[in-house]
Amino acid sequence: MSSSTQNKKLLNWVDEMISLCQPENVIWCDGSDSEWDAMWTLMVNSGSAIKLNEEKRPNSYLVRSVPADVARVEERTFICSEKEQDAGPTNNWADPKEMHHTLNGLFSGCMKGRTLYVIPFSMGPIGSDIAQIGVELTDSPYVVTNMHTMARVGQAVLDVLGDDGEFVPCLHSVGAPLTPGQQDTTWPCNPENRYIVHYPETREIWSFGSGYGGNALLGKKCFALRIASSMARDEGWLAEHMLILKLTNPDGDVQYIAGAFPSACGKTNLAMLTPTIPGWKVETVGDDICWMKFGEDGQLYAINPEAGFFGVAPGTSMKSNANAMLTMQENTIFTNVALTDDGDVWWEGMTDEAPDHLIDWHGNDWLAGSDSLAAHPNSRFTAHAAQCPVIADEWNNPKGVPISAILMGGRRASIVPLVTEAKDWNHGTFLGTIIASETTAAAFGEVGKLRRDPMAMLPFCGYNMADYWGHWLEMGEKENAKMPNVYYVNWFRKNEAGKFMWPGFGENSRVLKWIFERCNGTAEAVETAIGNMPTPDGIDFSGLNLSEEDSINLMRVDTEGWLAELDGIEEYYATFGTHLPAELTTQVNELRNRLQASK
Ligand code: SAT
Ligand code: MN
Repeated sequence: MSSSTQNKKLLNWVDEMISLCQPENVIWCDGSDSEWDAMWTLMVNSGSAIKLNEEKRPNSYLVRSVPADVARVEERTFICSEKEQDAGPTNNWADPKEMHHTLNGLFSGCMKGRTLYVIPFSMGPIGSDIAQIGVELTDSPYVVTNMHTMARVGQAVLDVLGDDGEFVPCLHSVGAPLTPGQQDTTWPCNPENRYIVHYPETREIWSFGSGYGGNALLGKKCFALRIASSMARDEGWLAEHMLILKLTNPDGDVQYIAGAFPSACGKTNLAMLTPTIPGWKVETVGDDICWMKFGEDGQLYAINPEAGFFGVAPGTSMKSNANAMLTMQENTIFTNVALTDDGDVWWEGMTDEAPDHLIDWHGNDWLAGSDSLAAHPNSRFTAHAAQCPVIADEWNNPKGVPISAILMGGRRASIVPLVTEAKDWNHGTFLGTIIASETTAAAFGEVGKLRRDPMAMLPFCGYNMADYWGHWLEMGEKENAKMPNVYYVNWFRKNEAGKFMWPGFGENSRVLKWIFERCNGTAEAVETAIGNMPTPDGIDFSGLNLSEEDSINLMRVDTEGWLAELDGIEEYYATFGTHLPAELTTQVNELRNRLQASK
């Protein structure tokens, strides 16, 4: 374990942070297998991790967090821009000076008795023009192992960084210093003092008090979305919360499609989908984040900045997503899932029947039929992208892949049809801004209430959301820009009996096929008030056993419903004040006129 660099900015920053955090040791990480093994030996010996059965799940580990630290904490996530209005109404803002002061206090001596790990990482193929470099300092060996999987880590990154290259400094501490001789806990954290802080102007990330997921793996949402989105605005590219998939038709022609979906809409499943239509193939480029830059031909080229999947375990099964199951067969970190008696993992939805006995995510005995969940609903697997059986060869291509279509998806029981094509880029941007999901469980608040999640970026946009919409519109105005087609999709429309009309999962390939054929100019569309829709035979419903009524209603333009929807959209837009781009008001007015005219 060692890496070397002459980069002054990096060396100075590391020195400064060492004096602030006062760790007992400092280790420069190299991303090697031996480093992975050393971290796990440490965690297994301290009781923080359990090695899974080597025969069933080679080189894989189970880690349990504490109940107070199981997910991202949006209410403790801050965008500290100089001006409050640059964070906008959808972000928590704090004054950068005051926040620096608060954090300097918290970080002072916070790594006493612990090791500080220096993790140089690349988001995206090392050396790609679209990739970016970050360096995370952390006192969590669990974070080190996750970063091994989720990013490219080690000396190769420092080599690209060179003596004067730029990187995003990412400081992380679990916020639990140890006094001499003090026994550590198995999941050190500091839930009372969590701060996930971003300084978009100076491009820095400081995270304190949590060891979990996006709070601690700072390359992911903090860097690749919040900081990168503001870099992208400044530099004329896009950093998006999107999957990227490669779709191949029976003739071997290829289109690349990106897609933004709010949580709980099946993004990972779509990225790894097994098509039900013969001869079509889906391969995965990414399941969560997409960075896009213009190529010389004016097309947007996308990379997946990540190197692994940090996927939700519950609900994942050989039926719902066989490719995800096969991805996590080995070299995988499991967090907050249940442990089986033979040293393997289990979660709700993995099999139809639960094993008779498990150790649940709290570490307690659990018997089949118990009222409590064996795995936490936000329990996760961390696995290498390269292990995915349907990973596209191009996933590692530094040039990226040319994007033909962008999907915008929501979870809507009514009004929004199965698929609508935007008339043009501005209309597509408008569709992105109106993505919303009806809340399905009490977790998000009142059931049936709309949670607006524009471009699925609500918790991830590093600046004013309305300025971000403005940036999208501006991207389309670049000279020679060939913007992707945009599609609003909704797999979740229900009929009057309250049943989902669309089967989803692999059958979504039927919708992808239409989109593919729109992109290569071989499918027709009908213009409607809300956008272009498939002709009656445009999407093949054969063999689905849809009722005549459902197959019509899936695509029905609900004129009254949309008119009512517009009032809610205008209300929402109004919360952005003068930052709202005029074009979006125009889009609302034009849509209203088209709907009125179609009555
Ligand atoms: O915890 S993460 O932010 O990495 C995953 C998620 O919440 O979507
Ligand atoms: Mn995500």
